[in-house]
Amino acid sequence: MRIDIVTIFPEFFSVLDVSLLGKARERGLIDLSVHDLRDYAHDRHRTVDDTPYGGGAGMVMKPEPWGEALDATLVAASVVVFPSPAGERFSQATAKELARADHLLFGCGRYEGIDQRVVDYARTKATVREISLGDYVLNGGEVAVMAMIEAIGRLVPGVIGNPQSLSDESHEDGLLEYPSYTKPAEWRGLEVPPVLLSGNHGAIAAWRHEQKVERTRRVRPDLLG
Ligand code: 6GU
Repeated sequence: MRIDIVTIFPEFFSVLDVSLLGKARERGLIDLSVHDLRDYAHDRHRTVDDTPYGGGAGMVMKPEPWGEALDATLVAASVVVFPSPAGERFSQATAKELARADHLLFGCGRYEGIDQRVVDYARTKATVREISLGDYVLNGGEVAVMAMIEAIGRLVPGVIGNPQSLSDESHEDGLLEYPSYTKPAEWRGLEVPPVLLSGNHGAIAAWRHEQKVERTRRVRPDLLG
């Protein structure tokens, strides 16, 4: 999978060199490039924003640098993702869909957003998704894109060694994950649930399922519908 990121804060993405995704990049499974939007602004101050038409607080990102950045990175097969608190809600299902794309292009907006014509223009050239992480406001799309890339990247075939660990986790079957324990069997007076030490695989599976349902009911009743 190829991933391009356009941002005015390229340094945010240096953490993608480490951990699982860093390894996936080293192994050639994910080919990731970060582009500085200011490289596509040609005035002395490399201006990327301006005041909003119609008035109002804050600044809006200008279309011209974005147009050049898209021209340099976008192909017809691209899925262009604009992170925005006004977008559709990101979920495990979204991550799965995006993990199937050959090319993802993330356009990180700052300030009060990007001139809407940039999004409309991108739609004439490729598939475009405006995506939000949740119902709260971040200063810009960078941290949101980092979260999306982590969720998507680990679903790219080969990135995670044991694919079984993908099917056992929270949200995979609409339920939250069961609690996990490791040695020692007793720690500071707290015991591991005895069923996990029983060796009875049927009983363990039944207990884990019960825990998932109970936890989901308690913490996220909305998931039970
Ligand atoms: Cl994707 N962007 C911004 N700026 N704020 C957000 C968000 C995205 N998702 C939740 N809040």
